[in-house]
Amino acid sequence: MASVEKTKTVAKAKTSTAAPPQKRGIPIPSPFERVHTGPLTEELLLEPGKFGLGMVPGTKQPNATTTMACGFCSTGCGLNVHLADGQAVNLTPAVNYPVNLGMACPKGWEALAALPASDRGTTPLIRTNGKLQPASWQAAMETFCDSFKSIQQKHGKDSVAFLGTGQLPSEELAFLGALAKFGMGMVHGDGNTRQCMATAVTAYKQSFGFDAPPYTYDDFEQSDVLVLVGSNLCIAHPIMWQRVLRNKNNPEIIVLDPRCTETADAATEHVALAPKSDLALLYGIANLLISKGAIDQRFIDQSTSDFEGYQSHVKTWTPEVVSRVSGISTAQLHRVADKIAAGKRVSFWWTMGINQSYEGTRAAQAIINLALMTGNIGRPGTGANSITGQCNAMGSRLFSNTTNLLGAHSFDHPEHRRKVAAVLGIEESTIPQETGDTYDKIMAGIAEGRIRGLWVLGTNMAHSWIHQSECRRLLDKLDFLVVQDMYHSTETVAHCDLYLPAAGWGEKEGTFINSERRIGLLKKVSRAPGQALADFSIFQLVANYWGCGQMFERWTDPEAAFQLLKQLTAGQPCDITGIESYRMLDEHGGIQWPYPQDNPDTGQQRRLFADGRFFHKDGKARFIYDAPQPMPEPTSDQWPFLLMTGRGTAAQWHTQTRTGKSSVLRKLYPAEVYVEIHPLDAAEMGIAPDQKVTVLTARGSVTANAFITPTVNQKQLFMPMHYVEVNQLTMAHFDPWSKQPSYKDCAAKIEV
Ligand SMILES: Nc1nc2c(c(=O)[nH]1)N[C@H]1C(S)=C(S)[C@@H](COP(=O)(O)OP(=O)(O)OC[C@H]3O[C@@H](n4cnc5c(=O)[nH]c(N)nc54)[C@H](O)[C@@H]3O)O[C@H]1N2
Ligand SMILES: Nc1nc2c(c(=O)[nH]1)N[C@H]1C(S)=C(S)[C@@H](COP(=O)(O)OP(=O)(O)OC[C@H]3O[C@@H](n4cnc5c(=O)[nH]c(N)nc54)[C@H](O)[C@@H]3O)O[C@H]1N2
Ligand code: SF4
Ligand SMILES: [Mo]
Repeated sequence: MASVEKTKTVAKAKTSTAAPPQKRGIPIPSPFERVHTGPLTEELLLEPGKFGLGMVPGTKQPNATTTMACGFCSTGCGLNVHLADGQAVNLTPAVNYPVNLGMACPKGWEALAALPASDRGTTPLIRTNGKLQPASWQAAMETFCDSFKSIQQKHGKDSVAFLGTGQLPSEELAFLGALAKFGMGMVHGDGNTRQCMATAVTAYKQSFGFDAPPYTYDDFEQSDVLVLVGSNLCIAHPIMWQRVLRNKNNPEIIVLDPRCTETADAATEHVALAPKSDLALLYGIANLLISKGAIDQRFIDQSTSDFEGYQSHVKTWTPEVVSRVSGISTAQLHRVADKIAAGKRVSFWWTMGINQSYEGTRAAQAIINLALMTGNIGRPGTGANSITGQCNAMGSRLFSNTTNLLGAHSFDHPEHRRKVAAVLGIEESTIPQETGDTYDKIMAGIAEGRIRGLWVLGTNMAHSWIHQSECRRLLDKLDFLVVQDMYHSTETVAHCDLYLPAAGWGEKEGTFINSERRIGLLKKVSRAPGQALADFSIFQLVANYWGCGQMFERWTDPEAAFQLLKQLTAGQPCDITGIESYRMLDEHGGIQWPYPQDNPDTGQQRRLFADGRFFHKDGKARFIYDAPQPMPEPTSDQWPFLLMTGRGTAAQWHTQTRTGKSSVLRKLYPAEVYVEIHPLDAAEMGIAPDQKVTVLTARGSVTANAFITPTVNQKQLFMPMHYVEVNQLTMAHFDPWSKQPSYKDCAAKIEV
């Protein structure tokens, strides 16, 4: 059957890609040209130039400049990519893009450096006699499908799963989720956004009735008080920080972070609270605001429910109690409350210092509660604002088809299944009725032997998942591991049975959604090396070899997929049915959701909740609260230090597969792993600057260079996550609601 299908598809693909305009022997596609129009075949792949280079949409000029969204962080800056013969040669920050206004951080400037590396995958690799050996796409696809199908036959359809990422465009994420769950019969799939955003998603859903970060970046400039909780904006979102610097109100900037980060240093008030005392401290601030009468009773009455319960819950969190728990003086607690009370436009922002916690969801909701009780939401310069991490974490929240059904729907909702089936033109019965396991449960499933096949894309989990040695043991326990990545050299690829070479940012089309809900466009400005393919094309291949290609006939190319995603959002809070095309996104400098077809607000800046109505049925936001929990692994005589982890510099991106390729960026951070330690602790232990020390936890030990600095408090340590060693030390524990790993608290000791 396979061979008959193949002959057919070659013929179809050949006619549809015939005679593109030629330039120096390389076909140049028309604007937004389809990656290809039929299922890929071996023969098609090997023909040079079928996946030819990008062009400036609308100009038909191969030597010109085109604007696209950056592929690193969720700020979503616009970058002007300069082309020669249709191929990217350089880039500069886009001046007219509403996000970055002509600025970019070092990663953005160096984004093209990640593409031409010598460890780029150029062919599929199949593990044969213990070694990964080059193979054809046909052999790779047959191995993939045969292996997964035979696992499913023996152990049930749900014995294979996938793990995706917040770094693929929405069109690819949706295709992956639809293919895996509807086409291949998987039930379980999740992504690295679990490590990152799950807490904010859960908090918003419970509090607002929908996962809806309400802000627009202009709010950074409009506030008179900004409260940043567990967010190192200067390092992790440098261009958002630049937006703060453009604020003309001489704002109060209050930073809650145990460390004196670059951001805390630049703040007007640094609250160096004890790690994980946020919940108690935020309840204490709420209590103080109530006692000072600094609440917006009208807003509370009209737009929220259960304020009375909250009021009595926080009563016990007196300044004295909070001071004992957090180490913050009662005077500073009063000062912070007074500053919030005095603010006319107070915005609250949070990132991983809150999300990555064993009680992150409740801590995020304690921030939301502050915004609600003071009426600081829905107006310029206000909001309870979660800052996202990866370039398309927000897209994955809506479209990854992991724990939400496509378009922020629910798997267990019959109406929702019917709607999705109709839009995609598939049988409703192919849509699972259960939500599927989260990342942590998928890992537990591997340990239990319940999950035996895994497809990992766009995440380097053997470096980034919590408690690394256990993660790697589980990867090796799998019957079959497929890894799809730009590079064949990652720590995760080293464990796989099959490697699929993927095109990266700049080598394919699609859309990302940034932190302020802005949908930005990606363009193909460079040709992927060798036989590497856009993830979108790989999904088409898998669908065809699996035998479910007919289910995905509507997914001809990224823009066609975008049209499907649009229809899926109809009637949802994230409705984008008014966005006509990629070209419209291009012309508008990205468009924020919602943008419904009927009567959209066409302004370039948009925030939610201006009408004081939330997404729960009664239109009200909820106060949600709980008792703070003890730290699962507190420090002790044997383990006297608390180890925190996070971002190191603006020049390093996660597991460094991309940023590590730039010689410019490599000059901006230490080559070897280091541990931040307080000068008094170092003196007590006789540790000299840069001396090699051993950092130990109950999970492992790591040799690191001592970086003696008062940015950490005594008996606290900090290590940047970019070095592969760091997750050998972290302890697998999770927020009970969001299942997000708590990466920033475990007990450690230092040996010299
Ligand atoms: N340069 C660079 N930028 C990035 C990334 C990158 O890898 N490199 N990654 C992107 C991604 S995916 C993400 S998710 C974001 C993350 O962005 P951030 O969340 O800003 O970065 P982190 O350094 O992980 O954590 C922020 C701060 O939380 C503090 N913290 C630790 N424990 C606590 C606590 O108990 N309470 C409080 N209040 N604070 C605490 C840490 O000291 C740290 O300064 O960055 C994005 N931007
Ligand atoms: N200790 C500790 N650990 C942490 C954190 C922490 O604060 N502390 N933070 C956590 C957070 S918030 C995050 S988001 C994670 C990030 O952890 P990871 O997701 O593992 O980090 P990346 O290095 O971004 O991995 C992305 C992978 O996708 C590949 N890739 C890039 N583009 C493409 C593409 O277009 N297609 C395909 N197929 N592959 C592509 C890259 O080469 C890389 O291997 O780390 C988490 N781990
Ligand atoms: S701030 Fe983020 S989006 Fe902007 S250039 Fe830097 S990495 Fe790219
Ligand atoms: Mo993240």
